[in-house]
Amino acid sequence: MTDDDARDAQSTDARPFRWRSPLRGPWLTSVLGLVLLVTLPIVILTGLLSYIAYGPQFGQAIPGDVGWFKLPTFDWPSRPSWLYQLNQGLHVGLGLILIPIVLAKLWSVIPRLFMWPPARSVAQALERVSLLMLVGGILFEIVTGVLNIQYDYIFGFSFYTAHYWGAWVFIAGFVIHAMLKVPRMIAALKTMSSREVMRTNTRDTTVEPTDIDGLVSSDPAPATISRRGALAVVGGGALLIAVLTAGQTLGGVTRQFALLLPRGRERGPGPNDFQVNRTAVAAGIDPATTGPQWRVTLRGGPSPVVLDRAALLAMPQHTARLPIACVEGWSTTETWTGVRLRDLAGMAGVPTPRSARVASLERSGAFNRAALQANQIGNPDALLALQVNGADLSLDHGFPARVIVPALPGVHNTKWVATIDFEAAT
Ligand SMILES: Nc1nc2c(c(=O)[nH]1)N[C@H]1C(S)=C(S)[C@@H](COP(=O)(O)O)O[C@H]1N2
Ligand SMILES: [Mo]
Repeated sequence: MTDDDARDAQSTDARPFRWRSPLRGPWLTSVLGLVLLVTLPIVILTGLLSYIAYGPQFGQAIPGDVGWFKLPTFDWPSRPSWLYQLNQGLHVGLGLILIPIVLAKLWSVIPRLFMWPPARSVAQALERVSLLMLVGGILFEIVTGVLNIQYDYIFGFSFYTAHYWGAWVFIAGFVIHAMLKVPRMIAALKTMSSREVMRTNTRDTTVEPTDIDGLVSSDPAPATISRRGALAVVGGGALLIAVLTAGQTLGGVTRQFALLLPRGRERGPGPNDFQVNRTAVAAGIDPATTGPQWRVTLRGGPSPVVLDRAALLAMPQHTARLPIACVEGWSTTETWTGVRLRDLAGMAGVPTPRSARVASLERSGAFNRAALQANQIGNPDALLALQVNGADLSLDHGFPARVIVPALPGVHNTKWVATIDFEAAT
């Protein structure tokens, strides 16, 4: 038999000749699988929690109506104040950091993805479908997630809807895949000693000793990198992304390195020198409407209460250090001063409101209004902020007044507030 004949014969079985890396095998796949098995549930859980934090009960989560997929909703806590910052930092940060590991895992099982015939039994066909959901789902979530954090406000909301439904496809594939493969993963991890792998250089790197799933090349090429080298490249890639991402939340000098976050580095003047999500110009705020004739209107009581900025400043002022934590993963913690929302509720004649609907001077767009839960209004640190870091708010940060509530997703901290409608508890 000539070489070509041998290759032709092989290409019809489960291991096409073209996948020749000696690194592929159940052990390597299982090491990468174990990392993902432990970390992906954190990304999944924080993603679902973020959906709930958006307040689906007010119809302000995206997508709004999810039918059968309606999760049990609960009032998102307003303590600790960094709750959403942590949630979203984990979701976006870990989601990005895991990309090299996901790609390495896919590389490690490529011969299986192109297996032919795709299935030999019904059970195997189901397994293949779950694999399609898993692989298609995670790639789709990575792409929509990255587009979200880069272009959020250019493309509008459709990405959130896509990301939500893609998540359920991925979750289903993930659960089925884990149930099918965990026993094999455990068995495969025992086939090689990790200490041994860490000691082996490129020259001594050969195929894995056992082949449970047809991953091992039957016609291996000489190794061009050791297993420890390959794991170091993947781990290093994850670490690099971590460094490029962490600055968006840690702040200080690390913010210079937050290259993956386009919005995270814009600044304002002096004490207002922290990230601006959308500038007043971008939001179409006419500076004339934020001048001396600006008023905030409080509704829900016997009659509307109208206050100007001087009247607000004459009320008891409260100061709190609170984060703005954007769904995109970036966050910044600043010192805010203003009037407690619960004092405003009392002044409006609704001392124990069930909810509050805040509306901005901003005419259009999806960020010009937000609904707040009772616990969010009642939190003593929840403010209609007039100042930040001891100075008046800059126009870009919401002058004359903005909402800032502990543990609230950034998007609901409405800037350029015009009205607050308190709904009385019945
Ligand atoms: N009226 C209005 N309020 C808004 C926004 C907006 O575009 N318009 N952006 C929201 C989003 S998505 C975030 S993350 C925070 C950011 O606040 P900052 O720009 O002061 O950092 O403001 C929120 N409040
Ligand atoms: Mo945001």
